Amino acid sequence: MPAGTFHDQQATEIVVNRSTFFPCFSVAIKSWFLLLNIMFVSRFQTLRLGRPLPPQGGVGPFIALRSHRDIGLKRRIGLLALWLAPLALVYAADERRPTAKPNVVVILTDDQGRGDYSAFGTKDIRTPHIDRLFREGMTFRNFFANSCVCSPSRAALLTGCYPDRVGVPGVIREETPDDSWGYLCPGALLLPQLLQPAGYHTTLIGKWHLGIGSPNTPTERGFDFFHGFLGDMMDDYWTHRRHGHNFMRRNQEIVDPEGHATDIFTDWACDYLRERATAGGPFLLYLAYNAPHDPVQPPTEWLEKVKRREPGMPGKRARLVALIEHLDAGIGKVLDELDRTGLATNTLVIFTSDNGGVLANGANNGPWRGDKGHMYEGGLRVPGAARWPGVIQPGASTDRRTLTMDIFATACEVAGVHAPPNIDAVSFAPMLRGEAESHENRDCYFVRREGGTAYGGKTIDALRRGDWKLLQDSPFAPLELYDLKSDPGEATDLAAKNRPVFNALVAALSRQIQIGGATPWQRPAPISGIPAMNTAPVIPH
Ligand SMILES: [Ca+2]
Repeated sequence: MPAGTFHDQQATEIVVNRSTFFPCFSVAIKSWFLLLNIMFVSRFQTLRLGRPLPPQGGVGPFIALRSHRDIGLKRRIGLLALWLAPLALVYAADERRPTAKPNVVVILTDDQGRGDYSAFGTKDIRTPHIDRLFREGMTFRNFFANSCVCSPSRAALLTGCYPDRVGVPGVIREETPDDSWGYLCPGALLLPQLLQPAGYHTTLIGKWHLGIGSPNTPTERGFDFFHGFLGDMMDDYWTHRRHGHNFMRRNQEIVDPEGHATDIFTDWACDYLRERATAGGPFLLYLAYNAPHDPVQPPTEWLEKVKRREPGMPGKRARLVALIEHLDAGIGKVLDELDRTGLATNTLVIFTSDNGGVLANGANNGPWRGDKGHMYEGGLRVPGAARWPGVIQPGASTDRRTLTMDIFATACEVAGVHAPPNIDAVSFAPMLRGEAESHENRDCYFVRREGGTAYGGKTIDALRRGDWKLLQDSPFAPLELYDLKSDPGEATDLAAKNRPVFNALVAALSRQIQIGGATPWQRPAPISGIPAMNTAPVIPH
């Protein structure tokens, strides 16, 4: 590894890519046919001019011509058509290749643990549709959420920035302003705002969680269409209420659909795909399920199915597995709709979760320490897959350290849009295309601000540099240092033993905190100098 660069030690995978193979093949075939056509036309003219032929007819389209009397006009035309047909087929095949701007579908799940899908190797869960994305696309073995909780990761995804740089270091709870730890910066450019001018129709189906009032509602921040839930979580998957309020919306309109939230979001996503298949033009679909966030409420039939299959499974785990398997079925319907509408061939699908799973709910975060809300790996590591037929080699995988916010830069690149120059995200589009991975030399920074007695409104943070990780998991606890190469389970704190590394990472972390401090993270005061506490927007319901 070159000095001064920081990236995973594991081997980089170079993927042979069909998108580079096919054009070469196509050009070769075309050139070959062009050459033979020239020869054929030359022969054709020779016949028409009545010039003598060699005894066996010479070169030509695989037939021997003896004299012009053998070739009637119809036969000549027929031969010409036969000769040109393969060339037409090659051009037609070219047309089927994804040449138009690709659609982008981002499927974000909520609190799904790094180990909670069967393609990971977890034996007590069946997620065939999520597995399909891994099998047909690229597996990201080192995909990290930008934060260990919801809002900051979502802000990072939509802005390409570390979340505190756009005012969202913690969870936004505008309906309870005393407990709200972020305010999406009104000046931040969101992904749909950038894709719209490039001709993309932009849609959010599902959970927003970046504000419940103007100006921070989805349709005010670049989404042409919003069909989903504005709030931080649902108290019930069936009533969809939060603190008694209804945050379900169709654009700005309050709606009150019936059914399990997972089924509702699935149906709305499928409706949207059918509509886009008819309308034409590229689109961005950000499909943000609220499952498997608690309350863990799977439909009864899904829970019964899991109980029958896994009779020894603890009830807590069974409920979570059922909720995830039901979510997986919903994702399967969306993938089927992409197939049915023919959209799949030109659609990049990215799948991930906004933070790690909740161990108290029975989540599986793989072998890593900790869970949602914590700066240990179990809170930050999430599943990650990308599928793009004809571009990503099926079954490909990568060890590149990827963050949620990188989806922003990637979507911009594949849409042909210039990302803002001052973002933190790095596109992984070249990797999807099978080009060599660039060596990463960036530090990775994670932040969560929170209230209550455990946090007191302060932040917890982590900074990753190469294999080193500095973290503070409680604002009232000392900083910890781990060498993840030798200690991936974060068991041995080296803060006291390796002061040079500790000091360097503390300086880097402090700098990141300073950068984040340039952006307010509370709703601006209505009058300069007057504090803005308790100014939540009126909640219509
Ligand atoms: Ca979450």
